[in-house]
Amino acid sequence: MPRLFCEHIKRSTATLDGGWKYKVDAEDKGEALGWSAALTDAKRCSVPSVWNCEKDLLEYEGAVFYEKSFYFEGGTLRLFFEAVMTEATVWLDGEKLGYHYGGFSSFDFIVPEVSAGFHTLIVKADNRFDDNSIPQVKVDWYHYGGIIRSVHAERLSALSVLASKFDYTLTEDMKNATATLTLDVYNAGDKAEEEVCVSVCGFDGKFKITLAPGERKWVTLPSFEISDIELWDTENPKLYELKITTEGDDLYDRVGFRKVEAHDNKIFLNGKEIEIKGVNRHEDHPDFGFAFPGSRMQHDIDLICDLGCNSIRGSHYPNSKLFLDYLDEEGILFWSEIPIWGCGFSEEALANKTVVERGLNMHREMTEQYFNHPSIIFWGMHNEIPENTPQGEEMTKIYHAFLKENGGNRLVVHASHKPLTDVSLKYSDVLCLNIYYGWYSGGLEMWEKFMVMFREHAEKLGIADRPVIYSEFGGAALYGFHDAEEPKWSEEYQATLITHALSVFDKTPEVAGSFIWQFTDIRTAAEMGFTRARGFNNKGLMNEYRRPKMSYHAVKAFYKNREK
Ligand code: ADA
Repeated sequence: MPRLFCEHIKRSTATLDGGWKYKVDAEDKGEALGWSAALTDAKRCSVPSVWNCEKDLLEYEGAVFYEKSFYFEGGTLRLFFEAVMTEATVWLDGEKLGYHYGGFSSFDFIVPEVSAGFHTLIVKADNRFDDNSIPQVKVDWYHYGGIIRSVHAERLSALSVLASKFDYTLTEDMKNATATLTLDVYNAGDKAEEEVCVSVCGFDGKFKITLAPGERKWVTLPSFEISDIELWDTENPKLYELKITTEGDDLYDRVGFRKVEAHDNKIFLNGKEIEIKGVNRHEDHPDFGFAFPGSRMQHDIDLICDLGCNSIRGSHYPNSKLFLDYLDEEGILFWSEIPIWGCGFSEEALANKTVVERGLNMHREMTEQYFNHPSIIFWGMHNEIPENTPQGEEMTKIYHAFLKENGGNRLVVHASHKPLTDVSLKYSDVLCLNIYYGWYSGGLEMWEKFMVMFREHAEKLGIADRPVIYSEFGGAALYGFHDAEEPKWSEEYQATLITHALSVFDKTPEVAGSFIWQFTDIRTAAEMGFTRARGFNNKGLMNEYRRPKMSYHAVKAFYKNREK
């Protein structure tokens, strides 16, 4: 999806969104039949999209081939895919360019010396699962497939800047910073040395980069000083333009300066205590699946702000960068995580080297692609894995080390569902708990009792001074089902459960906030079985079309009327 600002002025770019063709490869014969060169008898579709929203394909799992014919002016072509669900194999004019694993991150292919004229791009998307999949087959969301975010064709000339990570350390008074810029550069020209100009927040500097023609790598420039900074925060989300130019190329981004810390059972943003008032949100809509339209993003944000919330957990995968642009501008805090989800992960899967390595690569892609968004204050390592086992602890250790080293100033966390035995919690800056008292087990009275037991465990691990966040809590309500007796599944019961839990959190000193499960109902996977009426996870404050349940109004009133 195009960003909220223009990323390139010098670079020639074209969107490949819009009309494509597709053909279902239910028998896995597409490659043998030559579909990688061209499709015959293909159907029309629009990209971005999920095939599950096409007629008769709601439940299809397997491979689908997509074709797009496009004009290129000639030279070095960069094909940039924002996200393909879940495995993507790409061919240009019948030549295989490569493969990418993972449905929620971007990837690209660079092809030098492409002739001027029309070209055929083929993408095979496959959403099947196997033992090495992330997530594993059992997830509490839908198994969508397709080219879910935009595709771009770019022409690179000379030294090109493909991505940037802008890191900084603020001085004690938070008015100045020492900044470091790391760039993903590709040399599409023939000079081995080029100048890169950088402008950000009053700083203008020139740096030399040495790179052989055709070479690509991440390069860290010498650090530089920035002064008179206006900080980014929830009240005043100040953003600065970051402009990086070379003789023949450019990259524009936006950055914000802020400091997040967790200690003394509290979270601090720029030195001020901040309460997390959040919802879990899936980037899903019944008419569009994961190809969530930009036009509905602002609407979701407006609803979340109307609730009185200041934070969103992007459960359970990296969201579209356009959505992050909105959050940066609105001053909403975000938790970004990779799709290592819960009970789908057995101990065996956690010990599987391919899975661990794929997860690490997803963290690498997430930190490289989302680094510059100030709204992201949490990196989520994983959600509800068996975190009380040696395998769970080992995976957590690896991801924690990576995110601490490569994630900038952010809190590294995981969402724990076995908090009283979780040994991995020591790797989380904030103790994030997914608890469903009042729904799966335990009555409402358990909310108060639980914290007494949890404190003991936290003390044993030596982490009792860390803040606690309820990263998930809630219960299901079927939209429109009312009953004065307040049985489970009624809108009344859901509203009571959520506001009761919120009022307990309010009175618990170590609780720094919560993320309600969840913002809206979502379509979910068949593997979730009969606990998911309609084939949906019905724990939304709104239904899937964003129509409010009683809980929406109750939460809004709670945040508005409480004494805090
Ligand atoms: C888990 C999980 C969520 C959702 C929730 C539920 O905590 O992380 O994705 O499945 O339970 O609704 O039960």
